[in-house]
Amino acid sequence: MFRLDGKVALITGSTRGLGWAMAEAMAGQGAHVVITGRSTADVHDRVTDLTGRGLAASGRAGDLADLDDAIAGVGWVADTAGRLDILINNAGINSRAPLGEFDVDEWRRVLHVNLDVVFALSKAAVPHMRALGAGRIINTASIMGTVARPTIPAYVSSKGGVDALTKALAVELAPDRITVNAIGPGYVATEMNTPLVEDPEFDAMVRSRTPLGRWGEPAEIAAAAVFLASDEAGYVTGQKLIVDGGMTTAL
Ligand code: GCO
Repeated sequence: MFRLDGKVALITGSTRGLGWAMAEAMAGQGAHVVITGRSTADVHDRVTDLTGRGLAASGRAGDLADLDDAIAGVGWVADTAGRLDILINNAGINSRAPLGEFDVDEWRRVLHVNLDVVFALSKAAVPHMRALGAGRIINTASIMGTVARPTIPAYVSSKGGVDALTKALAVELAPDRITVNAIGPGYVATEMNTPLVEDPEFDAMVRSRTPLGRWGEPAEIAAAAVFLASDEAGYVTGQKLIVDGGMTTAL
C-alpha cells in the first residue's frame, strides 16, 4: 500500500524542511520527485542525494516571487519527466511582528507565496493531470487558519485561504478524478521555526499545549503526504489532515 511507482511529483520548497522530508518519503515510495527551491546549489545537492541512493529525482531552481517562471516550471516538469501526477504546494513563508509593525507590503509578500502561488500552480497543473485522467494536489496548510496566535496575521490568513482554496478546487476538479487536500502541520521543528524552537518559553508552551508533549518531526508530516498522494486515498478530497500531536483538539 501507499506506493507511488511511476508517479511524478512536483514539490515546491523541497530543498529543506517539510518539503525535503516529503521528497525523501515520496521518492522512497517509488515516485520521481522534482525538487524545487530558490538555490540552484541546494536543488542540485538534494537531487544528487536522492539519485545517489538510486531514487528518481530531478530539479529546477526558481523564485516563486516570479509567478510566470513558477508557472513555466510546471510545464517544464511535465515536458522533462513526461507526466505530472502529484503537485505538492508546500513552499511557504512566515513573518512575525506586532500588528502596529506589520507592513501591508509584508502582508502582500506572505499572501503571494502562501496563497497566490498555490492557486496559480494548481491551475497550471490541472491540464497535465486531466491528460492522465487523475491527479493529486496536496497543499501544505497549517493549524493556523483553524486557530490563530498573535503576531502572524498574514500567515494565519494565508493558511486559512489555503484551507478554503483546497475545498474550492476539490469540488471543481473531482469530475476529473483530481483530488485536492491539505495537510495541517502543528508545531514541527523546521528551519522556519528555529526562532521558536530556540525560545525556551515558546518551546515550553508547545510542549505543554500538545497532548503528545513534543514538537512534530518533518517525517511525520511527510507520511501524511504519502498517504494523500497514494491511490489508496482516491476517495479523500477537500479535506485537511491535521498532524499536530493533538494540539487543536485539547482545551
Ligand atoms: C508560528 C509558527 C507556526 C507553525 C505552523 C503551525 O509562528 O506560530 O511558524 O505557524 O509554523 O505553521 O501549523
